[in-house]
Amino acid sequence: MRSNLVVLINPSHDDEIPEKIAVSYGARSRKIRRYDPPISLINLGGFIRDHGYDVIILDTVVEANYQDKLRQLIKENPLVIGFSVILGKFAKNALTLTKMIKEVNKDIPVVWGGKLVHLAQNLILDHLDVDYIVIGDGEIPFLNLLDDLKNGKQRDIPEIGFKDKGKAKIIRGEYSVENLDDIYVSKDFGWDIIKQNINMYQIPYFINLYTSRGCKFNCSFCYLKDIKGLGSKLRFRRRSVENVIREIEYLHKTFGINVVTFGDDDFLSNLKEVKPIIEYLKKNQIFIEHIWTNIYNLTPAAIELLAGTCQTVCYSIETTSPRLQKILNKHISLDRITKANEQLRKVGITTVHNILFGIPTETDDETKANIDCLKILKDINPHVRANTYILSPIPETPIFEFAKTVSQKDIEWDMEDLANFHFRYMGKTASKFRPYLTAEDNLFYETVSELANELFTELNDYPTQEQIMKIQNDKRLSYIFGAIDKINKPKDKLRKYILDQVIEALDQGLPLPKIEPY
Ligand code: B12
Ligand code: SF4
Repeated sequence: MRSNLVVLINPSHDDEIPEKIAVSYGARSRKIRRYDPPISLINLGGFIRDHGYDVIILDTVVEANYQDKLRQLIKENPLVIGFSVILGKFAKNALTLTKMIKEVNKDIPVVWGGKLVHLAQNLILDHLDVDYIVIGDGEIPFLNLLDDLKNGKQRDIPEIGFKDKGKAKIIRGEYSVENLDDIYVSKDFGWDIIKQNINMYQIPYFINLYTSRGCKFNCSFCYLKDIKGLGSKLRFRRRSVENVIREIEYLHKTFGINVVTFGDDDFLSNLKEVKPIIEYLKKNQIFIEHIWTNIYNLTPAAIELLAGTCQTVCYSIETTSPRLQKILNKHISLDRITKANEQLRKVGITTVHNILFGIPTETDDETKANIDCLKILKDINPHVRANTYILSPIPETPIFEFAKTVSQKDIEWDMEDLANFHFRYMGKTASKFRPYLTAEDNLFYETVSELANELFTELNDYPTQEQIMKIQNDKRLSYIFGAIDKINKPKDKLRKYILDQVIEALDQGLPLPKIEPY
């Protein structure tokens, strides 16, 4: 009889990558470091555990001795070791750990799933020691694969790829989950597997929930390939209200969770659908720390609904230039942005915005317009924060093709390039993925992006002497940033997160806090 044990790895640790790369992503402005729970593995793990498998999730971020732990797990001869892989450090670390597993015991099947798999299907199976890949929503294909491995069968399973005489063979199928409730069936949604890391303090994991998968928009730089390939009915799918509430209730009753975050790409996508969820939260005094959405869903009615329960709304601006917006296929008017932020501020909700620099053909006037926009937003709400990146075309996205056209160069890439991928610093790899920028331009946008990130923080103060000198000594930077000492700053230098306020109140037996205009 084969083992029943399935080990799922989140290879997201920072100890093998340069420090500046590690700090620039996932870092939140809060003092207490809280980590993203590996939600892909939690959901997937809950599903297969309910179908009879023993599941262990090894998260290399929170497990201090993850290598020793992995060696111990290899000794237990698991049925499968699975990795959840996306671009960048996840891929880099997954490569190293896969090699390590195979060196110790080459007979343990290694499976990769996650968004990287979609863009590198053949590359992974042809060149790496990975035995299987799982495409798209993993629950059902992975379960079928486990059943086969356990019973010594080998069927052609839709959405599974494997090595056939050393070459990639991928079985594509019609399989796709139309109704998300069909896979969100577990009584604990998988949270029980990592229960040692879940508590009301939300350390190490904050509670990040997903009510939907996909997004109705179609930005040219975005990688949601599994969704994009699907019919319109499947491009955006939401769990039922009852299903979502069942998960929140479970977390509230089991771990005392009073604050949640929604990681959906577009939480407010359909106000009618989310309204009952928000009403439930209000009724039960459960707060939302933050949501991601699209500016076009931030209607006055939506903002009114969020008032008093949600602390931060994140929506991406990317660029204020209508010309570049056409290239991105993402259109946002400055008027709409300022109106939404004014109304959000009035009800005490702060905002975070992604900004992209170095879009192919971007001019310095267009870069300056982004900085000017951020200054306006600081005047509306001094706590506004920017997350800034350099546009880095991901293979198989429309902007990748545009990058080739603009630069009149082909872009060849391999696994190592995907492993080095980063949205600001990419070392040698940047020149491959951004062939339309010179080395000097790459460096210039790195500086613009770093400076904008530093100047537009939630608690920004007077610019440092170093920042002022950096800008004053460079003509292009001086033009783009202008008078940085005039950037509005918050008076209150301690912005308390709703989670910290709730914990303080509960610890001291005080009434729960309120999210009020400030
Ligand atoms: C949360 C998140 C993160 C978290 C990661 C948390 C974690 N530990 O997993 C953090 C903040 C760290 C992160 C960082 C980055 N992210 Co991110 N992230 C997301 C986000 C918003 C949600 C992922 C998620 O949990 N989804 C919900 C789960 C249920 O869906 P899922 O992940 O697809 O999982 C299902 C299947 O893929 C499959 N599956 C997944 N893993 C496995 C494993 C096995 C063994 C099997 C069988 C199946 C399987 O089954 C799952 C259940 O059905 C997605 C957008 C999205 N909507 O997916 C972007 C996304 C994954 N991120 C992306 C990117 C580019 C990044 C960054 C590189 C850059 C950035 N812009 O921030 C960095 C990487 C950091 C670095 N330095 O390298 C891209 C991925 C592109 C690609 N092709 O790889 C996405 C798709 C965003 C986008 N629209 O372009 N990210
Ligand atoms: S709105 Fe966000 S998730 Fe949707 S297509 Fe655009 S970048 Fe992707």
